[in-house]
Amino acid sequence: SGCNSESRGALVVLEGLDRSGKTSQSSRLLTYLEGLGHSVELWRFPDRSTNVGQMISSYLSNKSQLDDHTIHLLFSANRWEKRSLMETKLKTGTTLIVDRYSYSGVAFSSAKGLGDEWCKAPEIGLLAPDLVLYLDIQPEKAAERGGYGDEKYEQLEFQRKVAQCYQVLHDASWKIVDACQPIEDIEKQLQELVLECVMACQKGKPLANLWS
Ligand code: NYM
Repeated sequence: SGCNSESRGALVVLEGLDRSGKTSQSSRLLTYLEGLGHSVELWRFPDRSTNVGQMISSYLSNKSQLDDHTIHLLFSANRWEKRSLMETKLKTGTTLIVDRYSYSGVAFSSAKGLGDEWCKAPEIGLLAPDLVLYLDIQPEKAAERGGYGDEKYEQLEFQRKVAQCYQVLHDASWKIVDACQPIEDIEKQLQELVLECVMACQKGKPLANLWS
């Protein structure tokens, strides 16, 4: 059986445009896996609780200005400062549901015009997700959902560019889920995909690094 002390947790990432439903689906997944008796935590990036995270938060709320390259590297540093804890959690059997990760980093910065390869470089060596759930929604549809907030990037025109940038990023670890279905249908699909992934990790699927 896979349920021995050496089985590791899964690194599951949710990605998508602003207002695609990542945050509510992440917490539903948490409840689901907890209900099945799994050890699981919900993480999110940016993690605004750290010093770096506070700089990011201040930038996003327009309280400070930063050069595009600088903020990109801060988002990346924010993931690096959590890398070793992330690895420990996974290796000791805790599954992590992560609301945004490196793909947000690359998609949002390349949407501003920074080169893809430049954007990816600081992400090399971070842990590679076992599964990326992309909540697919048209930017226009997302914009209709209760409107955007006041943070940077929350504008239709920019979200259109982000959507295009996400499109060139996906690889074999991605599952694209239609985010315009009823919430419970999306939830069911995500549950199946995540459970399958958790099982594969328990059975010894090796941890890898980005980008591979
Ligand atoms: N964002 C998020 C980036 O630009 N780069 C990153 O690396 C990450 C993780 O921050 N509009 C952007 C996407 C969002 C914003 O995220 C804040 P959230 O999920 O709204 O807290």
